[in-house]
Amino acid sequence: MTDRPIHVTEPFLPPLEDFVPYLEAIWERKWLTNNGAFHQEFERALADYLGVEHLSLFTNGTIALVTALQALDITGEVITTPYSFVATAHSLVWNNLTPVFVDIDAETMNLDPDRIEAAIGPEATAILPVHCYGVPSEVGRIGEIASAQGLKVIYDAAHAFGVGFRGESLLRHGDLSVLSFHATKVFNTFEGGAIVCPDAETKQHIDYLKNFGFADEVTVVEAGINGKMNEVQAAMGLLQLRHIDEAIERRSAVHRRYHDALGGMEGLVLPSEPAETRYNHAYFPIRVTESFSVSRDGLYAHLKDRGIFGRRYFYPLISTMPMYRGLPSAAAHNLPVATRVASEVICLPMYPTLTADVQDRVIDAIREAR
Ligand code: T4K
Repeated sequence: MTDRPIHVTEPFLPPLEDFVPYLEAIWERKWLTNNGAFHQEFERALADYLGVEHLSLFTNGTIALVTALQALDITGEVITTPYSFVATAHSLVWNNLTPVFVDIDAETMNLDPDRIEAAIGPEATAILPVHCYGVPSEVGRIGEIASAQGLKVIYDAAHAFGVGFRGESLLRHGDLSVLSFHATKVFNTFEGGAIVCPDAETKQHIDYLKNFGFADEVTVVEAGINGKMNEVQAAMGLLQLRHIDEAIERRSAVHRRYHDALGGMEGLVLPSEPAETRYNHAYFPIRVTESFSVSRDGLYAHLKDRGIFGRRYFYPLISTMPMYRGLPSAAAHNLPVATRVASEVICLPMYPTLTADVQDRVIDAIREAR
Protein backbone atom coordinates (compact mmCIF):
# COMPACT_ATOMS: atom_id res chain seq x y z
CA MET A 1 0.00 0.00 0.00
CA THR A 2 1.75 3.13 -1.21
CA ASP A 3 -1.21 5.51 -0.72
CA ARG A 4 -1.21 7.75 2.31
CA PRO A 5 -3.22 6.27 5.21
CA ILE A 6 -6.77 7.59 5.47
CA HIS A 7 -7.62 8.36 9.08
CA VAL A 8 -11.03 8.73 10.67
CA THR A 9 -10.31 12.42 10.92
CA GLU A 10 -7.70 15.03 10.11
CA PRO A 11 -7.49 18.32 11.97
CA PHE A 12 -8.56 21.35 10.00
CA LEU A 13 -5.55 23.70 9.73
CA PRO A 14 -5.91 27.20 8.27
CA PRO A 15 -3.02 28.47 6.09
CA LEU A 16 0.16 28.61 8.16
CA GLU A 17 0.99 32.14 7.02
CA ASP A 18 -2.28 33.34 8.58
CA PHE A 19 -1.14 32.04 11.97
CA VAL A 20 2.22 33.81 11.89
CA PRO A 21 0.92 37.30 12.80
CA TYR A 22 -0.75 35.84 15.90
CA LEU A 23 2.53 34.22 16.95
CA GLU A 24 4.39 37.49 16.34
CA ALA A 25 1.92 39.33 18.60
CA ILE A 26 2.44 36.76 21.36
CA TRP A 27 6.24 37.03 21.01
CA GLU A 28 5.95 40.80 21.10
CA ARG A 29 3.75 40.91 24.20
CA LYS A 30 5.59 38.13 26.04
CA TRP A 31 2.25 37.27 27.61
CA LEU A 32 1.81 33.53 27.11
CA THR A 33 -1.08 32.46 29.32
CA ASN A 34 -3.23 33.51 32.34
CA ASN A 35 -6.08 35.39 30.71
CA GLY A 36 -3.99 37.07 28.00
CA ALA A 37 -5.26 39.37 25.26
CA PHE A 38 -6.04 36.56 22.79
CA HIS A 39 -7.75 34.56 25.54
CA GLN A 40 -10.04 37.50 26.30
CA GLU A 41 -10.74 38.19 22.64
CA PHE A 42 -11.41 34.52 21.83
CA GLU A 43 -13.72 34.06 24.81
CA ARG A 44 -15.91 36.95 23.63
CA ALA A 45 -15.79 36.00 19.96
CA LEU A 46 -16.62 32.38 20.70
CA ALA A 47 -19.61 33.22 22.90
CA ASP A 48 -20.89 35.44 20.06
CA TYR A 49 -20.36 32.75 17.44
CA LEU A 50 -22.02 30.06 19.54
CA GLY A 51 -24.94 32.27 20.54
CA VAL A 52 -24.43 31.95 24.30
CA GLU A 53 -23.98 34.64 26.94
CA HIS A 54 -21.16 33.21 29.05
CA LEU A 55 -18.39 30.71 28.64
CA SER A 56 -15.03 29.98 30.21
CA LEU A 57 -12.14 28.62 28.13
CA PHE A 58 -10.17 25.58 29.28
CA THR A 59 -6.95 23.83 28.39
CA ASN A 60 -8.89 20.71 27.33
CA GLY A 61 -12.37 19.21 27.50
CA THR A 62 -11.62 16.68 30.24
CA ILE A 63 -10.42 19.26 32.78
CA ALA A 64 -13.49 21.33 31.84
CA LEU A 65 -15.77 18.35 32.61
CA VAL A 66 -14.05 17.70 35.94
CA THR A 67 -14.37 21.40 36.82
CA ALA A 68 -18.03 21.64 35.72
CA LEU A 69 -18.96 18.89 38.19
CA GLN A 70 -17.08 20.76 40.94
CA ALA A 71 -18.67 24.07 40.07
CA LEU A 72 -22.12 22.64 40.79
CA ASP A 73 -21.00 20.71 43.92
CA ILE A 74 -22.24 17.43 42.49
CA THR A 75 -22.11 14.55 44.99
CA GLY A 76 -23.00 10.83 45.14
CA GLU A 77 -24.32 9.27 41.93
CA VAL A 78 -24.61 10.68 38.43
CA ILE A 79 -26.80 9.23 35.67
CA THR A 80 -24.78 8.92 32.46
CA THR A 81 -24.29 6.98 29.22
CA PRO A 82 -21.89 4.07 28.70
CA TYR A 83 -21.73 4.96 24.98
CA SER A 84 -19.14 7.74 24.95
CA PHE A 85 -15.43 8.46 25.13
CA VAL A 86 -13.92 7.36 28.46
CA ALA A 87 -13.42 10.97 29.61
CA THR A 88 -17.16 11.28 30.31
CA ALA A 89 -17.14 8.66 33.07
CA HIS A 90 -13.57 9.40 34.17
CA SER A 91 -14.58 12.97 35.00
CA LEU A 92 -16.96 11.51 37.58
CA VAL A 93 -14.33 9.27 39.14
CA TRP A 94 -11.96 12.25 39.41
CA ASN A 95 -14.65 13.88 41.57
CA ASN A 96 -15.25 10.77 43.67
CA LEU A 97 -18.68 10.34 42.06
CA THR A 98 -20.30 7.07 41.00
CA PRO A 99 -21.61 6.71 37.45
CA VAL A 100 -25.01 5.08 37.03
CA PHE A 101 -25.15 3.82 33.45
CA VAL A 102 -28.43 4.09 31.56
CA ASP A 103 -29.07 2.58 28.14
CA ILE A 104 -29.17 4.60 24.93
CA ASP A 105 -31.76 5.11 22.22
CA ALA A 106 -30.92 3.16 19.04
CA GLU A 107 -31.84 6.06 16.77
CA THR A 108 -30.02 8.97 18.47
CA MET A 109 -27.37 6.90 20.31
CA ASN A 110 -27.95 9.27 23.23
CA LEU A 111 -29.32 8.51 26.72
CA ASP A 112 -32.81 7.02 26.44
CA PRO A 113 -35.00 9.40 28.46
CA ASP A 114 -37.56 6.61 29.07
CA ARG A 115 -34.98 4.78 31.16
CA ILE A 116 -33.59 7.64 33.23
CA GLU A 117 -36.21 7.85 35.99
CA ALA A 118 -35.92 4.18 36.98
CA ALA A 119 -32.16 4.68 37.52
CA ILE A 120 -32.47 7.66 39.87
CA GLY A 121 -31.73 6.53 43.43
CA PRO A 122 -31.50 8.55 46.67
CA GLU A 123 -27.82 9.37 46.08
CA ALA A 124 -28.31 10.80 42.58
CA THR A 125 -27.65 14.53 42.23
CA ALA A 126 -27.08 15.02 38.50
CA ILE A 127 -27.45 13.76 34.94
CA LEU A 128 -24.44 13.84 32.58
CA PRO A 129 -25.78 13.15 29.07
CA VAL A 130 -23.61 13.31 25.93
CA HIS A 131 -24.75 14.83 22.62
CA CYS A 132 -23.13 11.84 20.94
CA TYR A 133 -21.68 12.58 17.45
CA GLY A 134 -23.18 16.08 17.82
CA VAL A 135 -26.76 14.76 17.70
CA PRO A 136 -28.91 16.65 20.25
CA SER A 137 -29.95 14.72 23.36
CA GLU A 138 -33.63 14.85 24.25
CA VAL A 139 -33.07 18.12 26.08
CA GLY A 140 -36.75 18.81 26.73
CA ARG A 141 -37.49 15.47 28.40
CA ILE A 142 -34.20 15.45 30.30
CA GLY A 143 -34.87 18.97 31.61
CA GLU A 144 -38.32 17.95 32.82
CA ILE A 145 -37.05 14.84 34.59
CA ALA A 146 -34.21 16.80 36.20
CA SER A 147 -36.43 19.55 37.55
CA ALA A 148 -39.04 17.09 38.83
CA GLN A 149 -36.32 15.15 40.68
CA GLY A 150 -34.18 18.11 41.77
CA LEU A 151 -31.16 17.05 39.69
CA LYS A 152 -28.59 19.19 37.89
CA VAL A 153 -27.85 18.57 34.20
CA ILE A 154 -24.37 18.92 32.74
CA TYR A 155 -24.17 18.17 29.02
CA ASP A 156 -20.99 16.65 27.68
CA ALA A 157 -21.12 18.65 24.44
CA ALA A 158 -17.62 17.63 23.30
CA HIS A 159 -19.04 16.71 19.86
CA ALA A 160 -21.63 19.47 19.63
CA PHE A 161 -19.64 22.54 18.55
CA GLY A 162 -21.90 24.93 16.66
CA VAL A 163 -24.97 22.67 16.81
CA GLY A 164 -28.25 24.55 16.74
CA PHE A 165 -31.52 23.01 17.89
CA ARG A 166 -34.96 24.49 17.23
CA GLY A 167 -33.46 27.81 16.21
CA GLU A 168 -31.04 28.35 19.09
CA SER A 169 -27.74 27.00 20.35
CA LEU A 170 -27.99 23.49 21.75
CA LEU A 171 -25.52 24.67 24.39
CA ARG A 172 -28.19 26.77 26.08
CA HIS A 173 -29.76 23.65 27.58
CA GLY A 174 -28.94 22.19 30.99
CA ASP A 175 -27.13 23.89 33.87
CA LEU A 176 -23.77 23.71 32.09
CA SER A 177 -22.43 22.41 28.75
CA VAL A 178 -18.85 21.32 28.17
CA LEU A 179 -17.06 21.60 24.82
CA SER A 180 -13.83 20.02 23.54
CA PHE A 181 -11.53 21.67 20.98
CA HIS A 182 -9.21 18.67 20.64
CA ALA A 183 -7.33 18.23 17.35
CA THR A 184 -9.85 15.57 16.25
CA LYS A 185 -12.91 17.76 16.80
CA VAL A 186 -15.03 19.88 14.44
CA PHE A 187 -13.30 22.98 15.84
CA ASN A 188 -9.80 22.67 17.24
CA THR A 189 -7.29 24.71 19.21
CA PHE A 190 -4.81 21.74 19.20
CA GLU A 191 -6.14 20.90 22.69
CA GLY A 192 -8.83 22.99 24.33
CA GLY A 193 -12.29 23.17 25.79
CA ALA A 194 -14.88 25.40 27.41
CA ILE A 195 -17.73 25.44 29.90
CA VAL A 196 -20.85 27.25 28.75
CA CYS A 197 -22.78 28.68 31.70
CA PRO A 198 -25.95 30.73 32.13
CA ASP A 199 -24.80 33.75 34.19
CA ALA A 200 -21.83 35.92 35.11
CA GLU A 201 -21.75 34.69 38.72
CA THR A 202 -21.34 31.04 37.65
CA LYS A 203 -18.67 32.07 35.14
CA GLN A 204 -16.76 33.88 37.89
CA HIS A 205 -16.88 30.76 40.06
CA ILE A 206 -15.65 28.60 37.16
CA ASP A 207 -12.89 31.13 36.37
CA TYR A 208 -11.67 30.85 39.98
CA LEU A 209 -11.79 27.06 39.82
CA LYS A 210 -9.65 26.91 36.66
CA ASN A 211 -7.01 29.27 38.10
CA PHE A 212 -6.12 27.63 41.45
CA GLY A 213 -8.95 29.54 43.16
CA PHE A 214 -7.21 32.94 42.87
CA ALA A 215 -9.60 35.88 43.27
CA ASP A 216 -6.68 38.35 43.34
CA GLU A 217 -2.94 38.29 43.94
CA VAL A 218 -3.23 37.29 47.59
CA THR A 219 -6.71 35.80 47.92
CA VAL A 220 -7.42 32.14 47.22
CA VAL A 221 -11.14 31.43 47.56
CA GLU A 222 -11.25 27.74 46.72
CA ALA A 223 -9.08 24.74 45.91
CA GLY A 224 -8.94 25.23 42.15
CA ILE A 225 -6.95 23.42 39.49
CA ASN A 226 -4.84 24.73 36.61
CA GLY A 227 -7.26 24.47 33.66
CA LYS A 228 -6.27 27.63 31.79
CA MET A 229 -6.10 27.91 28.02
CA ASN A 230 -2.84 29.48 26.78
CA GLU A 231 -2.34 32.24 24.20
CA VAL A 232 -1.27 29.96 21.34
CA GLN A 233 -4.44 27.90 21.77
CA ALA A 234 -6.59 31.05 21.95
CA ALA A 235 -4.91 32.49 18.84
CA MET A 236 -5.62 29.24 17.00
CA GLY A 237 -9.23 29.52 18.12
CA LEU A 238 -9.54 33.05 16.75
CA LEU A 239 -8.09 31.95 13.43
CA GLN A 240 -10.31 28.84 13.26
CA LEU A 241 -13.42 30.93 13.81
CA ARG A 242 -12.73 32.54 10.42
CA HIS A 243 -13.10 29.13 8.73
CA ILE A 244 -15.59 27.18 10.81
CA ASP A 245 -18.75 27.77 8.76
CA GLU A 246 -16.99 26.69 5.58
CA ALA A 247 -15.53 23.65 7.37
CA ILE A 248 -18.99 22.52 8.55
CA GLU A 249 -20.40 23.07 5.06
CA ARG A 250 -17.67 20.84 3.61
CA ARG A 251 -18.44 18.17 6.21
CA SER A 252 -22.06 18.31 5.15
CA ALA A 253 -21.02 17.65 1.53
CA VAL A 254 -18.99 14.61 2.65
CA HIS A 255 -22.07 13.36 4.54
CA ARG A 256 -24.28 13.72 1.44
CA ARG A 257 -21.75 11.94 -0.76
CA TYR A 258 -21.57 8.94 1.60
CA HIS A 259 -25.35 8.80 1.58
CA ASP A 260 -25.56 8.90 -2.20
CA ALA A 261 -22.99 6.13 -2.55
CA LEU A 262 -23.84 3.81 0.35
CA GLY A 263 -27.55 4.48 0.92
CA GLY A 264 -29.68 1.39 0.35
CA MET A 265 -26.74 -0.99 0.73
CA GLU A 266 -28.12 -4.16 2.36
CA GLY A 267 -27.09 -4.49 6.00
CA LEU A 268 -25.64 -1.00 6.52
CA VAL A 269 -27.45 1.63 8.62
CA LEU A 270 -26.29 5.17 7.79
CA PRO A 271 -26.64 8.15 10.12
CA SER A 272 -29.62 10.35 9.39
CA GLU A 273 -29.59 14.14 9.78
CA PRO A 274 -31.18 14.95 13.15
CA ALA A 275 -34.50 16.81 12.83
CA GLU A 276 -34.86 20.53 13.70
CA THR A 277 -31.08 20.75 13.97
CA ARG A 278 -28.30 22.82 12.47
CA TYR A 279 -26.02 19.79 12.45
CA ASN A 280 -22.20 19.92 12.51
CA HIS A 281 -21.44 16.51 10.89
CA ALA A 282 -18.87 15.75 13.55
CA TYR A 283 -18.76 12.03 12.68
CA PHE A 284 -20.15 9.57 10.12
CA PRO A 285 -21.03 6.47 12.17
CA ILE A 286 -22.37 3.52 10.16
CA ARG A 287 -23.82 0.39 11.71
CA VAL A 288 -22.85 -2.96 10.20
CA THR A 289 -25.78 -5.27 10.96
CA GLU A 290 -26.18 -9.04 10.65
CA SER A 291 -27.49 -8.79 7.11
CA PHE A 292 -24.25 -7.26 5.80
CA SER A 293 -21.95 -9.81 4.16
CA VAL A 294 -19.16 -9.41 6.75
CA SER A 295 -19.19 -8.58 10.44
CA ARG A 296 -18.35 -5.12 11.77
CA ASP A 297 -14.89 -6.32 12.78
CA GLY A 298 -14.51 -7.99 9.38
CA LEU A 299 -15.26 -4.69 7.64
CA TYR A 300 -13.00 -2.78 10.05
CA ALA A 301 -10.09 -5.14 9.22
CA HIS A 302 -10.88 -5.08 5.48
CA LEU A 303 -10.66 -1.26 5.50
CA LYS A 304 -7.51 -1.28 7.58
CA ASP A 305 -5.83 -3.66 5.09
CA ARG A 306 -6.48 -0.97 2.48
CA GLY A 307 -4.99 1.81 4.60
CA ILE A 308 -8.37 3.14 5.77
CA PHE A 309 -8.45 3.64 9.51
CA GLY A 310 -12.11 3.88 10.52
CA ARG A 311 -12.63 3.88 14.28
CA ARG A 312 -15.07 1.90 16.38
CA TYR A 313 -16.31 4.88 18.38
CA PHE A 314 -17.64 3.87 20.91
CA TYR A 315 -16.39 0.34 21.41
CA PRO A 316 -15.70 -1.03 23.94
CA LEU A 317 -18.47 0.43 26.07
CA ILE A 318 -17.20 2.40 29.06
CA SER A 319 -19.27 0.11 31.32
CA THR A 320 -17.14 -2.90 30.28
CA MET A 321 -13.85 -1.27 31.32
CA PRO A 322 -12.11 -2.65 34.42
CA MET A 323 -12.81 0.38 36.62
CA TYR A 324 -16.55 0.36 35.85
CA ARG A 325 -17.64 -3.21 35.09
CA GLY A 326 -18.28 -4.09 38.76
CA LEU A 327 -21.02 -1.45 39.08
CA PRO A 328 -24.58 -2.87 39.15
CA SER A 329 -25.63 -0.51 36.33
CA ALA A 330 -22.76 -1.78 34.14
CA ALA A 331 -24.32 -5.22 33.58
CA ALA A 332 -24.87 -5.93 29.86
CA HIS A 333 -28.53 -6.88 30.45
CA ASN A 334 -29.09 -3.31 31.74
CA LEU A 335 -27.58 -1.88 28.53
CA PRO A 336 -28.86 -4.03 25.63
CA VAL A 337 -29.06 -1.25 23.02
CA ALA A 338 -25.64 0.23 23.83
CA THR A 339 -24.13 -3.26 23.81
CA ARG A 340 -25.54 -3.99 20.35
CA VAL A 341 -24.68 -0.60 18.85
CA ALA A 342 -21.10 -0.81 20.18
CA SER A 343 -20.72 -4.16 18.37
CA GLU A 344 -22.01 -2.74 15.07
CA VAL A 345 -20.53 0.75 14.75
CA ILE A 346 -17.68 2.07 12.61
CA CYS A 347 -17.03 5.77 12.13
CA LEU A 348 -15.93 6.37 8.55
CA PRO A 349 -13.40 9.08 7.64
CA MET A 350 -15.10 12.47 8.03
CA TYR A 351 -13.29 15.78 7.81
CA PRO A 352 -13.61 18.96 5.77
CA THR A 353 -10.53 18.36 3.61
CA LEU A 354 -11.56 14.82 2.63
CA THR A 355 -11.33 14.93 -1.17
CA ALA A 356 -13.74 13.14 -3.50
CA ASP A 357 -10.90 10.83 -4.65
CA VAL A 358 -10.04 9.79 -1.12
CA GLN A 359 -13.71 9.37 -0.19
CA ASP A 360 -14.14 7.17 -3.28
CA ARG A 361 -11.39 4.89 -2.00
CA VAL A 362 -13.40 4.42 1.21
CA ILE A 363 -16.65 3.85 -0.69
CA ASP A 364 -15.05 1.39 -3.14
CA ALA A 365 -13.47 -0.56 -0.30
CA ILE A 366 -16.87 -0.93 1.40
CA ARG A 367 -18.51 -2.04 -1.86
CA GLU A 368 -15.72 -4.57 -2.36
CA ALA A 369 -16.44 -6.08 1.08
CA ARG A 370 -20.03 -6.98 0.13
N1 T4K B 1 -16.25 13.78 26.05
C1 T4K B 1 -16.39 13.21 24.85
C2 T4K B 1 -17.73 12.73 24.44
C3 T4K B 1 -15.28 13.10 24.00
O1 T4K B 1 -15.41 12.50 22.79
C4 T4K B 1 -14.03 13.59 24.43
C5 T4K B 1 -12.86 13.44 23.58
C6 T4K B 1 -13.94 14.21 25.69
C7 T4K B 1 -15.08 14.28 26.48
C8 T4K B 1 -12.66 14.77 26.23
O2 T4K B 1 -12.26 15.95 25.54
P1 T4K B 1 -10.68 16.29 25.46
O3 T4K B 1 -10.10 16.23 26.86
O4 T4K B 1 -10.01 15.31 24.52
O5 T4K B 1 -10.68 17.71 24.93
C9 T4K B 1 -9.78 11.03 20.34
C10 T4K B 1 -9.49 12.33 21.04
O6 T4K B 1 -8.22 12.33 21.68
C11 T4K B 1 -10.52 12.73 22.03
O7 T4K B 1 -10.40 14.15 22.19
C12 T4K B 1 -11.91 12.44 21.55
N2 T4K B 1 -12.90 12.70 22.55
C13 T4K B 1 -12.03 11.00 21.10
C14 T4K B 1 -13.41 10.66 20.58
O8 T4K B 1 -11.11 10.79 20.04
P2 T4K B 1 -8.39 8.81 20.25
O9 T4K B 1 -7.67 8.06 21.30
O10 T4K B 1 -9.29 8.05 19.37
O11 T4K B 1 -7.42 9.73 19.38
P3 T4K B 1 -6.27 9.33 18.37
O12 T4K B 1 -5.02 9.95 18.82
O13 T4K B 1 -6.30 7.86 18.13
O14 T4K B 1 -6.73 10.12 17.05
C15 T4K B 1 -7.75 9.64 16.19
C16 T4K B 1 -7.31 9.90 14.76
O15 T4K B 1 -7.24 11.28 14.50
C17 T4K B 1 -5.94 9.37 14.42
O16 T4K B 1 -6.04 8.09 13.92
C18 T4K B 1 -5.42 10.32 13.38
C19 T4K B 1 -6.15 11.59 13.63
N3 T4K B 1 -5.32 12.64 14.25
C20 T4K B 1 -5.22 12.67 15.62
C21 T4K B 1 -4.47 13.65 16.22
C22 T4K B 1 -4.32 13.69 17.73
C23 T4K B 1 -4.68 13.54 13.47
O17 T4K B 1 -4.76 13.46 12.23
N4 T4K B 1 -3.95 14.53 14.06
C24 T4K B 1 -3.83 14.64 15.41
O18 T4K B 1 -3.19 15.58 15.91
O19 T4K B 1 -9.22 9.94 21.03
